[in-house]
Amino acid sequence: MPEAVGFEGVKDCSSLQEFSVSNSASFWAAAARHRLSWIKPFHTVQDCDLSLGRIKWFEGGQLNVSVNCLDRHVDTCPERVALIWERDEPGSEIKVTYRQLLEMTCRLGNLLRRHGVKKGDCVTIYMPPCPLAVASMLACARIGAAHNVVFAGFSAEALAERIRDAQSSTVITVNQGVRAGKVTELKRTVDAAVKDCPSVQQVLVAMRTENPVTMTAKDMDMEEEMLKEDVVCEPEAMDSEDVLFLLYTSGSTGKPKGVVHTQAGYLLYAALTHRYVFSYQDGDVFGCVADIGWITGHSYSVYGPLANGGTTVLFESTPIYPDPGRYWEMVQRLKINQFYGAPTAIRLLLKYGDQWVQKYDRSTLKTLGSVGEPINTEAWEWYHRVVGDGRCPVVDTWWQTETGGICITPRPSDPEIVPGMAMRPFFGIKPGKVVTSNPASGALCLAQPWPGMARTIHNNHQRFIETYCQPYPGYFFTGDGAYRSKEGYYQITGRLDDVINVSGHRIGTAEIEDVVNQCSAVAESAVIGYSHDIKGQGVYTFVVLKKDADDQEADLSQQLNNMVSKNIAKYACPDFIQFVQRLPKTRSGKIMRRVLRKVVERDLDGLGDLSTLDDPAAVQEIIQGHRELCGKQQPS
Ligand code: 6R9
Repeated sequence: MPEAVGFEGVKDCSSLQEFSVSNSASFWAAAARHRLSWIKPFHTVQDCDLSLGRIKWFEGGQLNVSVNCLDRHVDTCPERVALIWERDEPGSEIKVTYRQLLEMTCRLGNLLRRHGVKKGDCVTIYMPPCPLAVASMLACARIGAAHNVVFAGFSAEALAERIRDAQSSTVITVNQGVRAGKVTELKRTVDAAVKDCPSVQQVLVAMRTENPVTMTAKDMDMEEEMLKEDVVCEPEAMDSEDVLFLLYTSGSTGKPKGVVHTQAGYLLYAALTHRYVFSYQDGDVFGCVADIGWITGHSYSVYGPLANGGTTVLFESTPIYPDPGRYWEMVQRLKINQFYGAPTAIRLLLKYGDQWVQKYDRSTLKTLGSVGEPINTEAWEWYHRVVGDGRCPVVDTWWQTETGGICITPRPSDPEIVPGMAMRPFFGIKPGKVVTSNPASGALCLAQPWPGMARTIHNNHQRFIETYCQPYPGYFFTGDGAYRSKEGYYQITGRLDDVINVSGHRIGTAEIEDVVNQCSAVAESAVIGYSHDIKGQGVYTFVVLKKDADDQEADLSQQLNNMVSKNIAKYACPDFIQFVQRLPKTRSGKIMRRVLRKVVERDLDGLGDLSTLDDPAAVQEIIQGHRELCGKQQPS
């Protein structure tokens, strides 16, 4: 890190880590001055009080995120490729240079401005990964509007809820999506959502396919309108702490939370982690295969790589389309240097065998990354040995929507990597001191603020404080559990709250229960996550029917699946639905999820003390029903 030259006593990576934590303000001030282009310099590096939920970085400073991601690279290397759009159809990639991306962004910025979008507004983007989606995000940043990208796999209801909560008056979408050779009617989903969103005044529609869609009075053809706009768009001067984006994520209640990230701190953190965790060098091709609808897509397909003037891949397809060699054929064709993906995909590909990997030349690969859920040793070893031919470091990266960027990961520090461990805190990150001895297990807390962290929950600062700041005063509570080895390395063990992780996608069990409970035949329900060999976790639902319910259980299962898919998304659908007479409850009426979890994990010895249960016989009945439903095999 060139700016570390001025840091006293810093001679290697580990002393730099120590410096960054004990001299946090000097560290971040130097990085912010060195790595961001400011319109006006900041006067205060940080003003934070974790116990009060007050987090402010680089106050007094003004900048524009799109200028940092585009203009400054256009000044030095306009013809460098910024985006490689790896479309669903293999071999049909489209490259977009920094000059072209700036032009696209400016036209779109002008278009949004002409249609009344102002600084402080929030635009909802419902698009698959594509250059126009990135240009939409950057156009918002250019004119000072916040964006709210909603994963294009979410249903109309889920989209509507997020549009309403964000109070968006503008939505940007595409006519249709294309994934694994199948067309999805994204515009139709937007139409259905917008019906329930009185705030929406206009919908911009880009054409991903040539098939026309019905346009309503609110819709406009985005690409046609963009052609009428100027290619120069004056960037808005934004304060460091103005909102850059909202991104909805699941928590332990039924209502998703709009996590808020701001301008300078987020961008700096995304850029620095991208550069050092993956040891990204100028000219490298960075391949993050996450969807832009998740935080990984925001930080490592868009903001981190573009802030660093990098070349980044936007992946529209799936790991097994048209066959299980897709990722590695793409690595060969695009000459990818860093590949960043999810354990669930690695586990899936491992089952198809090594030949799908070995067919392709992967000699360009330098670093392999993993994100989204714990990576089991078998998957880690296979990723390292087969995909990376044993020569590329595998970095397991732990972080969350709330942390903005990677917080715990083996690199940039140079020594050994233990398979399946996130290991070491990144610069400026100090995991909690609640438990000081090693080895230790406990709640993963971060003891000091960092620039990339979330600032609040949109319209609900109280929930932010209660969720993250109050459980361990003075610390940021992540919701995850961690183990720290005797060497002081961290391993993330999973969520401590009622959030589950299905194929790397976060979902609150309460969100699914809320939908299931809307079914007129259902009296109550409890959703539990269970270990699943490929998805990481699967969804197991216990349902108690109303006394007078007369539908067949099979029909009801189908109906409940449809409801979850319609109200949330397909990935949240139950793998198992078990109908029971009653749920195990404490005498005060709380459902004992711990007991249900033990039943689905087949750990009957671990059921523990059942004496506080209102009706212990309920458990026997549930064990019996689970056996009948899942047979002797592990549920899959
Ligand atoms: C980036 C992202 C966050 C939750 C997080 C944790 C789990 C993410 C992990 C991991 C173990 C890793 N998680 N990375 N668990 N090892 N390397 O995934 O954000 O969608 O908000 O999910 O995912 O449980 O709390 P998000």
